[in-house]
This record gives sequence, structure tokens and C-alpha cells, in this order.
Amino acid sequence: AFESITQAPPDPILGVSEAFKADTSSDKLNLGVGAYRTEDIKPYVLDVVKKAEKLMLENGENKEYLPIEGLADFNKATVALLLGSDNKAVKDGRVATIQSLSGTGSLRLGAAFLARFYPGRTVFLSNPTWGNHKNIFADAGVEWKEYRYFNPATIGLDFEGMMADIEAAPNGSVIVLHGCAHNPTGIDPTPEQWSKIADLIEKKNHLPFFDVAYQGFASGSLDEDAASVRLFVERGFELLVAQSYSKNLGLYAERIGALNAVLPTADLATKVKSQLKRLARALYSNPPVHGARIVAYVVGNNDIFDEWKQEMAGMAGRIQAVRATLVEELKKRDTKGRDWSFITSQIGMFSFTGLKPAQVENMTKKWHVYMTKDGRISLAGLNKARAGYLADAMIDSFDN
Ligand code: PLP
Ligand code: TYF
Repeated sequence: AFESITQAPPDPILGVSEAFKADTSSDKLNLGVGAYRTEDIKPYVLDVVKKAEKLMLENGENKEYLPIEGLADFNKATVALLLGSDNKAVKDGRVATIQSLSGTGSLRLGAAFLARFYPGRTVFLSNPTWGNHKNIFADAGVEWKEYRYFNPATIGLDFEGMMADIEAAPNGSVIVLHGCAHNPTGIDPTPEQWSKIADLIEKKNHLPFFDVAYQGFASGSLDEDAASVRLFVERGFELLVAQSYSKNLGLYAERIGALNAVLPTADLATKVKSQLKRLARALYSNPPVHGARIVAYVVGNNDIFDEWKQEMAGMAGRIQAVRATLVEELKKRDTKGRDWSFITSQIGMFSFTGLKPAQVENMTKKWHVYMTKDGRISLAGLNKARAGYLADAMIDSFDN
């Protein structure tokens, strides 16, 4: 039956980790995958996660199936974290929230919803974007195109290009926006730019679909990082938001996240939720409980919640410190006086270095520094002790 199947290519991001594992050099550095590491470059389980898990054991939580829409306490907590604890849309019952399989699964559920209930529309993705966005929408049978986002000349946002492409998109298109800490560029619109983007999306009757994978990780503050989404909700938009707890709670493998649909009326929110449940039932029946309980325990316990905010600020702060050290080390070695400030102005886990594919190959082949081909490095995989080594590799690669 399957004789004609050909080999699929490796994933461009996860393939980098596989190549890193196979490298036997003691100099090697994995700056490919976006996963937080400690200053010793070790995986990190948050203290608040350990505390929540201890409480869960003590309380003898069972392993019964969750309802299709997920754990009620989690759904309440996740929408409050996103929109604020006394958000009017939530109080009015206008938000349909479904616990789903982390950011990826929530995006995929949203894509399935669009395919069924908003057919024939095109989804517009930023260029560049997180590579999996394209797979997710394509596999759901939703056509995608791109809008301009990055300007290589300024290593900044191509705001005019972005606005022109959103303007040129057919009325009623779906616009995917990274809520904060844009992956891979680390460049976000300013509050003033967000406001102009909202004006334009409103004028064009587009549907915003926010991807919030780094709430708390960009600025270190949950509220600040949700400002873009909150602006749109305050202005009365109908919209979708996918949330992930992979990065901000370090729950990568627990697959915990949510899809939120903000609707004009409570009646419509009830109907949309019923349809999302129907889609989820056929896709995976019901979501896993462990990560949902962790989030519910962390948010539901004031002391643990405060401690989480501190741990998040600690993670964001370590990455900011590493960025600063890397810039210092680059300046020490750079005889051409280049401007490295983009490394400290870009936010979140990543820096988009502008290294070309041949230079990336030099980084990996000669220096054993693993990164994605688009020139993205994950600062979460670096520490101060290795910043000088990375600077050597970058200067050598830029100069050759
Ligand atoms: N969206 C963006 C922009 C991401 O960078 C990621 C993870 O790197 C995700 C979504 C989804 O991750 P997960 O499925 O682990 O929540
Ligand atoms: O580094 C990134 O951009 C992500 C990381 O199931 C990732 O792609 C890895 C595995 C996964 C989801 C995200």
C-alpha cells in the first residue's frame, strides 16, 4: 500500500538538535531549539512546578479523563492570565476557551475551526515566522501567504511593508500575529505600531489570530507581554488566541496550552465552544491533565503565583544578561566597528543575526555552534562563560 512513499525531510529546527547530539566536540554549543537553559546550560524545572506537583501528590489527584474542553480551573486561569483577571469580555461570557495541546495543538485546533467555519479565507503569516505555522495551516487545508515583517537593512521591523501587505490582503483575511517576542526575529511592533495595525485590521475586517508562546518571557511581566492582545480585545475585535506554557512555565513536554475565541456575544461564544469541542473530540478526544493541574495550582495559590513571576523574571533577566555579555565580547573582537545593538534590542529567546546560510555553515562546521539556517540563535542556550567563544565564531563567520 505504501511502496511509493518517499523520505520526508528532517524538521529544520529539531533536526539541528539531532546534529548537535551527533557532534563529539567538547566546544559544541546548541543554539538551535528555543528551550530555556540555566547558566550551566542545563534544562530547568521551575521551583513552582515542583511545588505544584508536590501539592498534587499530597492531594491524591486522580487520572480520570478530563472533559473535552479541559480542566475548568485551568481554563479560568489561562484566560485570566491572558486578558487580565477582571476583563470585561470574560465577565460578559464572550470568550470561548478550550484547553489544548500546547501552542502547536491550539493553533492546529484554531486552523481546523477556520477550515470548517471560515472557508476560502487566506491566512497571512509574517515573513519570516516560526516554521511550523506553515505546516499547521497547510495540514488543516487552509491556504497561507506571507506579509512583510523583517527589514534586513535595518535589522528591524519593516512596518511600512507589513502595513502595505495587510492592506492589500482581501477583506476578511486571517492575520496571524505573534503576541510578543516574535519568533525568529525577536522584534515586536511598538505600542503605537500595534495601535495602527489594529486600525488597519479593523478597516479591512480581517480576523486576528494571535500566537502567544512567550507571555512573561519577553519583558518578564505577564501583563506587559499580553498588552497587544488586550488592546485588540478592548477595542472589541472578534479574534482567536493560541496560548502555550512550554516556555514561561518550562512545561515543554506536558503539552499544555489553550485556544481562546473572543466573540461579539455570549450566545455566539457558547456556540463556538460547542463546535471547538466537536473538533477536539475527533482530533484527540480530550487533553492531558498533568500540565493543566500545574498551571491551575500555580495560578490558584497566591504565594506560588508570586514566586512564578519572580522565576520568570529571573529567566528573562538571565537571557538579557547573556545578550549584554555577547555584545561586549563582540565589540572586543570586532575590528570593523559594526553595530551589535540589535542583539540587546531584540527580545525573547532569540536573536536574528543576519548570518547568511554559508556563514551559518561555517558556524557549525568550523566552530561546532548549532543554529537554524535562517541565522537565528537561541540565547537561552548560551551562558556568560561561552559568550566569548560564540563571539569568536560570529566574527570569523561574518568576516568570511
Ligand atoms: N508559536 C511559536 C511562535 C513558538 O515559537 C512556539 C514554540 O517554539 C510555539 C508556538 C509552540 O510551542 P508548543 O507547542 O511547545 O507550545
Ligand atoms: O525553537 C523553536 O522555534 C521551536 C521549539 O514540539 C519547539 O520550534 C520544539 C518542539 C516542539 C515545539 C516547539
